[in-house]
Amino acid sequence: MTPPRLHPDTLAQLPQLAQLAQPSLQILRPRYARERLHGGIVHLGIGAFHRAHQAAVTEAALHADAADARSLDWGIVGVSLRRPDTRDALAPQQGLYTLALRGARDDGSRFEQLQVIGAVIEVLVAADDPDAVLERIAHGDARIVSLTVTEKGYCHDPATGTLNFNDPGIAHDLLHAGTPVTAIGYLARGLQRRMARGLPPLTLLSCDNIAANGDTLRRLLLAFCARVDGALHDWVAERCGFPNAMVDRIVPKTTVDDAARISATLGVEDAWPVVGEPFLQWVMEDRFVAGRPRWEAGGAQFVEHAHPFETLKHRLVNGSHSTMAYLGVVAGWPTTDRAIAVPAVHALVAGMMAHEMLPTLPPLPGLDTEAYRRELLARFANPALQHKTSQIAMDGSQKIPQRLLAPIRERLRVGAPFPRLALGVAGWLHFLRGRDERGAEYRIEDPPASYSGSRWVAPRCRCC
Ligand code: CS2
Repeated sequence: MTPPRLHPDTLAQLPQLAQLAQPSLQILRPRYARERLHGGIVHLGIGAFHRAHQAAVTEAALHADAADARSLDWGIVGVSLRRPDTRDALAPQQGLYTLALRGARDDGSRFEQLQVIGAVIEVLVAADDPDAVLERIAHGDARIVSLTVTEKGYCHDPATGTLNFNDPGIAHDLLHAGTPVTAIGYLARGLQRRMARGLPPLTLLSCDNIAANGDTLRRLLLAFCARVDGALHDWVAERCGFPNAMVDRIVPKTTVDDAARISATLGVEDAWPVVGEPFLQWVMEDRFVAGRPRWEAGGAQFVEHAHPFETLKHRLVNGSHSTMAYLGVVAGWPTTDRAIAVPAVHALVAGMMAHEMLPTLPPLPGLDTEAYRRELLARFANPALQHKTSQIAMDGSQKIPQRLLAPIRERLRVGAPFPRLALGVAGWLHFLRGRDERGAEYRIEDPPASYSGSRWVAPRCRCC
C-alpha cells in the first residue's frame, strides 16, 4: 500500500504512524497557527541549506512566540530561480517537509532527530512565473528578502567584489524589467515596484558564503539600480537594510535513500526532506529596517559586526572543506568523513587551522578557538552525513578567494609561511585537470568551465 503523503491532514496522525514504525520515536511538528502565516520573508534560493538552516531557526521563533499573533507575520515564501524540483515536491505537501539532524555519539552509535518544518508556506519557481516573484517582493506583507543563491548567484567577480556587467543574466535583466533571470535583477525590479507603490523598504539578507555578504549585496544591487533609475538607487541606498551574516550548518544534498529512509520512519511519504548536522550557527548584524522574527529563540546571535565571525567561518570551515574536497576527489575519498579519517589529511587540516588560519583572524573576544577547532574536526568526521567531496568541490573559482587566497594574502603580508594553505590551492589546481589519480575523468562544475570535445577543460583562473 502506498503510504499517505506528508500534508497538514496527515500531520495530525504523524506520531501514531511513526510510532508504529519505531515506538520510541518523537517527531517535532508545527505547533502554531500555520494556516494564518503571512509571507513576511521572501527567500530566493530555497535549496536544502535554507530549509535546514534559516527556515529551521524561523520555525523555532514561530514556536517560541506562538502565543503572539504578530509572530505569524514571518512565514516564508520560497523561490527557486530556475528548477521546479523543490516546488514540485513541496506543493502537494503544502510546504511541509522533514528536517533530519544526523550524528554519531561518542560510542559510535548513530542518531537521527526528525522535525516537520511548517515555516515555508509556498514555493514559487521564478523561471515559470517571474511576475509572481516580483509581486511577492512588492507585496505589503514582505519585510525581509533573504538569499542563499550560492556564490555564483551574485554575478560578481569574487576577486574585486564588483558586479559583472558582462554576465549575460545581468545584461538581460537591465533590458527586461518584467522577466529577470538573476537574483540581482529580481531584487532591483521587485524593489522598483515597491517604491512605485509607496510601500515601505525592506531588509535584504544575504546568507551566502561570500565576503561581507550584506555589504557586497548592497554594492552589487546599487550598481545595478544605478543603471536602471537614479531614484531607485537612492531609495535602496538610503532606506533598505543589508545586514552582514555568517551562516553555518553542514547540509549535504538529500539522496533518494535519505528520502526513502525518512518516509519509512515517518509512516508518510516526504518527497524531499533535508538532512543536516545538529550543529548550527547564525551570527548577524541587527540592522533590520522592517522588523524580524525573534530568531534568537532558534539560536541566532546578533552582533555589532559580523565580519570576524564570517572570516572565522569562511577560513576554518569552508577553507578546510575545499582543501579536503579537492584532495578527496583526486585521491578517491568520496566523503569528508573518509577524507578526515586519513591521518595525513587530519594532520594537514588540524595544522592548517591552528598555524595558518587562526593567526590571520581578527580578534573574536570570548571565542575559545581551540574548542572551536576541535569541534570542527569532529563535525567533519560525522559519519552519518556522508557529505560528498565532489559536492563541495563545485564552483571552486567562486569559493577559493575568500576561503584560501584571503588567508594566504594575510600570511604574505606578515611574511609568514603557509605550506598547508598552498597545498589546498595546489589541490584545487590538480583537481582542475578533470582526472583523478586512477585516471578516471570527472566533470568540473564551475561557471568558467567550458566543454570542449570529449573532455572538460579547466576553468581559466580569474582570481589569482
Ligand atoms: C561547503 C559548504 O559546499 C561547500 O562549499 O563548504 O556548503 C559548507 O558545508 C557550509 O558552508 C557549512 O556551513
